[in-house]
Amino acid sequence: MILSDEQVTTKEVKSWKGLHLLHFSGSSCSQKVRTLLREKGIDYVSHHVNLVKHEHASPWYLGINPRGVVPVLVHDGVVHVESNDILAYLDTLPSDADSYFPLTPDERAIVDESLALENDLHFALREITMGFIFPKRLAQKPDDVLAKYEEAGADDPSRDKEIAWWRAFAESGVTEPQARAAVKAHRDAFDALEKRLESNEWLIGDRISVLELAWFITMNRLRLGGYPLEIHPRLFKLYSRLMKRPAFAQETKTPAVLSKVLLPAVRFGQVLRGKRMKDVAGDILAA
Ligand SMILES: N[C@@H](CCC(=O)N[C@@H](CS)C(=O)NCC(=O)O)C(=O)O
Repeated sequence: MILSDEQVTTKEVKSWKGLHLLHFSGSSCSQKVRTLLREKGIDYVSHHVNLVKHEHASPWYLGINPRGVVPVLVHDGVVHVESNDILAYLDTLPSDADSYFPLTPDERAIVDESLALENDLHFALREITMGFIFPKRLAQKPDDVLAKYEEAGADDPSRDKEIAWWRAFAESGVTEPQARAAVKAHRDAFDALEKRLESNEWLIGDRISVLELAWFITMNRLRLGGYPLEIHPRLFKLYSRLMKRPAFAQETKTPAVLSKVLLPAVRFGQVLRGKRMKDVAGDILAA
């Protein structure tokens, strides 16, 4: 999706030349886009937007993306938002690598439907992240940040939805019904992908595509949250194969502070309180 001239109130980006990506290392949507860029060998200027420091809620950033989310691509001054649209756009740029989108209309329809589902699951993915990976006190946004987030930037209903989610999270965290529903939604999506792999090595066609890219990032995040991906043997095999590709491994690398310090501490607390994913949603995972 390309933002209109009126929506871009941070005017300086309109004079940026070349390809610029505004992103955050640990953001799943940013990881998707960076993995494609690396797979295709496309160079870009990187602008790190620190979500932990709430840089995405600054008037400067909201002037580029009123939704206040990453990633954003700026190409020769044109502002693109929505990671799956960005993937489709990047795929049209010159590269020696093959396209990641299928050519036949039937296959393209399947890809579009699957990417729409992946996008629809984004709030559920956030509930996995904030419910099972990060401690609430580190993840929540303070009131003043939410107020700033609410005030700046062009009108955008998606920003209202974002703020409502963060306000509810600040109030009650990820509730158990929310966490269970998020696990169930992903289990259903993975069951459907597993089915696709019954008769095919790849999720669509006879080579890697944007579906591997998008769903790999989701699988990786779910595993960090404690999801036993092995319950989908074909999908797990595909995930392990993809992890051997440098672009996939490098762009989704978990920082040591998370894997060695934060996550073990979070997990320990979850064990004590009986709140690991398998405690909260064991029946869903076993079904
Ligand atoms: N549908 C959007 C979702 C973007 C999104 O929600 N990005 C997350 C990171 S993956 C974000 O910026 N969250 C803001 C936050 O965590 O405060 C897309 O695909 O680009």
